[in-house]
Amino acid sequence: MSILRTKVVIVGDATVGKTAIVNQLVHQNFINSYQMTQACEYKIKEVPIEDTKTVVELHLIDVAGQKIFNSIAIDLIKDVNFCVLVYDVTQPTTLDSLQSWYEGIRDGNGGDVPGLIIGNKTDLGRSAVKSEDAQGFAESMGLGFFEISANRGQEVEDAFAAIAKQHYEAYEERVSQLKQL
Ligand SMILES: Nc1nc2c(ncn2[C@@H]2O[C@H](COP(=O)(O)OP(=O)(O)OP(=O)(O)O)[C@@H](O)[C@H]2O)c(=O)[nH]1
Ligand SMILES: [Mg+2]
Repeated sequence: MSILRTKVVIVGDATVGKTAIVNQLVHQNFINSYQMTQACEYKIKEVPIEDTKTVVELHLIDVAGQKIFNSIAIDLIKDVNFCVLVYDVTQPTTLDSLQSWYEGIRDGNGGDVPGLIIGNKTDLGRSAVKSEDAQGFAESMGLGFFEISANRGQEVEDAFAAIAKQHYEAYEERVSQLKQL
């Protein structure tokens, strides 16, 4: 079995549900009360790639969204392989903020970084953001798009499996290019 490791940063405004998403992904649980993240939290999720003997280890950096931690966030988003930009489907301003979060990621990594835009809290049933708008925004930045509920656990695994698969495919592609040299 081979293990591929990759670094994934999770950003977005405070209370959009970044920590809830990571907890659902890694521990399959959900906590209703809000505990703001201070600076960041670090977790690992192993994702087996179907029909292969490969496991992708996602090294997840859940960055604090509260503005007081902004200067720390600048350092945390450097040298990453993937980004997950999270907004709250009931709060349109949190989608608008993703533009500047992504600018920060581009600045910290010398250009585009692959990844996803995730609209969270679909279980609340009162989305104030049109899916097409968020999807168009994601496409304009070359990112994938998912709508999920950390509360119900819907689509959470699928979103991160997409990142693992993208990492695996990019690795395979590099290996086959090297073999041709
Ligand atoms: N209904 C619902 N509530 C959610 C969902 N995800 C998170 N929440 C709630 O939203 C609040 C904020 O969630 P967090 O995960 O702490 O938010 P965060 O983005 O990590 O916030 P910071 O750490 O401050 O950046 C908590 O009360 C969560 O229980 C969801 O999918 N549905
Ligand atoms: Mg948090």
